[in-house]
Amino acid sequence: MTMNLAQKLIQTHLVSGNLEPGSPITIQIDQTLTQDATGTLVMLEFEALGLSRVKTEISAQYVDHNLLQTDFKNADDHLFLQSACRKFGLWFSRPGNGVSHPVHMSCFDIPGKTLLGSDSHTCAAGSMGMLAIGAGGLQVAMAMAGTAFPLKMPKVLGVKLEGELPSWVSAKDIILEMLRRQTVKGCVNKIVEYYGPGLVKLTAMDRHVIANMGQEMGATASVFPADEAVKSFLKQQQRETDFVEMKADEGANYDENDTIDLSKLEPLIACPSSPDKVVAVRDVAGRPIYQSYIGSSANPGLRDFAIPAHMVTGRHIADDVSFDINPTSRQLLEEISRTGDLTKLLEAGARLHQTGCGGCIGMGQAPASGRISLRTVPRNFPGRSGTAEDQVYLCSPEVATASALKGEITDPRDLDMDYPTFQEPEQLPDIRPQLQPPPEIPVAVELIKGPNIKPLPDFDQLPGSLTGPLLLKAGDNVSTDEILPAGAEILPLRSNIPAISRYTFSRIDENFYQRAKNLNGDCYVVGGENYGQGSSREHAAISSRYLGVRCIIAKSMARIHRRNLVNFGVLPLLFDNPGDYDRLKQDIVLEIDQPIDQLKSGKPIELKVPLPGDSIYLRHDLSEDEIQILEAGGLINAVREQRSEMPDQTA
Ligand code: MIC
Repeated sequence: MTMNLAQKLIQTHLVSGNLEPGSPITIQIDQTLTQDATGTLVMLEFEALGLSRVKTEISAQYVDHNLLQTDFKNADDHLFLQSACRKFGLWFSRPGNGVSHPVHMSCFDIPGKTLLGSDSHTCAAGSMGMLAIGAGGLQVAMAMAGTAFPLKMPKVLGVKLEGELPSWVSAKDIILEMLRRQTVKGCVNKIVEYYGPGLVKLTAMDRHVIANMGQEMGATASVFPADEAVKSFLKQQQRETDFVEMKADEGANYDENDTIDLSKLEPLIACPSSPDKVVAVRDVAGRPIYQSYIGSSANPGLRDFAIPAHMVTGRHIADDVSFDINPTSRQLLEEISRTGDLTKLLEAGARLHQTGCGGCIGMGQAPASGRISLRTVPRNFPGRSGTAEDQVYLCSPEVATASALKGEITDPRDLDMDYPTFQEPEQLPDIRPQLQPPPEIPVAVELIKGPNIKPLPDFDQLPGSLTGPLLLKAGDNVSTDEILPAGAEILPLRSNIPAISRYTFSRIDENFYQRAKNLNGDCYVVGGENYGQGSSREHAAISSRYLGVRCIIAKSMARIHRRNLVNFGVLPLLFDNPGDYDRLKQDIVLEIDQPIDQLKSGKPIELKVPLPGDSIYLRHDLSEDEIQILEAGGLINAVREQRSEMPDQTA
């Protein structure tokens, strides 16, 4: 049987199940990636599960999100993570080394391997012929313990790339074109596999740009072949021996197909406030901008900084613009310093920020009220920049730089300038010595826990009858940034669930926390399509559960958040008839009798509502394992139960 590359990667890691789309499978995970904003909980979970040392080939912990140290909290988290790496056997990447995804790519990506990361943009490693998936922290903790990762066998969407990109059009425009076609929910439970002659001129870093934002379409993973471009990247990183050719079989089929003729693309831009609101730059050209931002995991490559540097050489940015340079990694910062590109950017009036995720997640760099910010980052969900009712547009470094020069949204083709050329250096300094390896043999290490690091809350099982008010009715495409915002004020509370829960749903209803506290009991939340899109932060599920939300009913749900809800004992249910969404009004009391029995029955689930015309019927797409987890009140409880029966299974 001929197989596409996604199927091959799954087949070689399959522990249970078969490749029939939609069927439950489990796969072995070779590597894990955690970052600080999600990693503190992962380590607390690893500890709570009673586990001692990771069993993966490589597990790496990065500090790239919580870099502003306005008090002790983030600094304490960094020390905690460093001690956890020593104790549990992970690599530790200290603050200043850079954004997890490109640093992991430089140090550890190996074609043919699987990677699970507690960051939704883990899918970026698909650029290297890997199967790389973002997941909630608890899922990653389980993978660190050597447990196979459960998912539904995704459909594979094959995207054939043809032709060559014109001048001033780059990888970001390819993924923006994909978003224009697929929207933010078009690829849920799908892997997007890119192939075809158009790949030849796309470097591994160009592919990273495309693979990274697969998450913005809801995809489980993005996959590229490991070919000459991947080999050159590994050579550049002095890791050529890690190269393994990976490609689809000749004549392989895909569940769905699409084609992009690269030569037909033009500079694109995603308008506020969703990554799929994509239009041609020329359609919005002329709007005055306040900020133009280069960097993040969505445009992390050397060329993404070198091209802007060449564009601004001998010129100065407009007076009203803040031109923000966020170097992706220490390696990149060293290289642009060495080549002089950094000087060119600074001479043109750029502002230099520290390496890391920075303003992408609202950790500083918030734009002024009502002003336009152009960013090369992956997402522009409402308020994510830190400014209420922000106006964030997503674009390529070329568009961001042209606009910084002009002071307004500008199609770079309208500049009186030749398209700069860029040649990747043959070799870069090896960054791995900057990371701290795990101790070779286990050593006794005390976890360093500052006062803000609180134990995980214990959650009980679902009650026999789940009765409570509909505390919040939300719309379509609610992102986890709206369920539990990030930003400089809230991110330092990531290891303190009681404290962070105060911000639950605050972007949608600033009184939600108080209303939940007053209720002090079980409640429901209703959402529209694609509920919980975006980030992998399991805090969005935990804080909901902590405030008494026991059931989410939506028209459809995003993959990672849905599973995070299950992991923390919150029922993720779907309207059998999406039209019933309109019948439910906030504050009415809802009831599901014997929820677990109803889940197991295979029949529609009856939701009792105080409305004329009786009950509403719901459905679920839970596997048997997921129902068991819900029955136990969450995954930690379920694992503890299992471990008490089989003490040596996961330690
Ligand atoms: C993001 O881009 O939203 C984040 C911050 O990287 C998140 C992780 C987090 O919330 O910590 C993600 O994408 O998973």
